[in-house]
Amino acid sequence: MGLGKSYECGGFIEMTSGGSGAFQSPGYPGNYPNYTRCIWILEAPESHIANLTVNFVGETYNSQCSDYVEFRDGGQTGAIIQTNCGTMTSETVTSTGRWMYVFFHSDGFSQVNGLSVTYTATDVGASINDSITDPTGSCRSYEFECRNKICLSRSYRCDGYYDCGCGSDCDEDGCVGLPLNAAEMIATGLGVGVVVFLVAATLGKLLEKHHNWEKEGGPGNKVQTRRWGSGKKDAQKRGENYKPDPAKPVSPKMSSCTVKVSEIN
Ligand SMILES: [Ca+2]
Repeated sequence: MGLGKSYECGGFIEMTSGGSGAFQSPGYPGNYPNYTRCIWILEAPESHIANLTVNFVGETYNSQCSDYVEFRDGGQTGAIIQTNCGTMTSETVTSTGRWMYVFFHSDGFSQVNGLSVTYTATDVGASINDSITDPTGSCRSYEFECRNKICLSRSYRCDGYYDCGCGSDCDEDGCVGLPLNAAEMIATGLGVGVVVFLVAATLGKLLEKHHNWEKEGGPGNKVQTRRWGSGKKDAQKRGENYKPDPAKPVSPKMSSCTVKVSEIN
């Protein structure tokens, strides 16, 4: 999803036991902008879950969620706790493990005031879901680590789209000159151009060789006057009736004939 500018939203939130905090969609309590994409990852201390109180107003378009908030248990690929494009009023959303992923998305149409979240970390002792593991592990060598600890393929860096879901120190910050992807596209285009040129040149040479081969009468300098044989098999391939005439081979171009009316009469 393209953005004209970056928005201060999204982030990695390290919660403390008993502490609380808040985050909102950009511009809150005013309307959020179009094409907003914000991702927050919350991390609670050992044996604590994320406990959110959510106020939200979303939008639907053609009965589908167009502006919505999504909560996941864990990280980006965790189970969806809730996706909502309606209204949430002081609604509680909790994780089962130590991490929660919150995604706010708006499309290019009208806006409302969006999302406001307050959070605390609640100690649940032994009932913490240990199967939810840290989603913020170190990114791989081919990935870029966003400020909100999302790992993203480096191909998304400086391509003009805010993929990280955060507004600063993210994939579109610190980009200078030509966007990397555009440069890559030009390089790829040049590479493809060279390959196409080489293939065309090789084909040209082959065609020229074939043309000369036909002119010279083909292998053994035997005269090649037609591509189709005059045998029964070739006639059948052409959908014609087989008329053996070994003395005068039939050319496919000569398969039709005109008979003068006077000759029939
Ligand atoms: Ca990007």
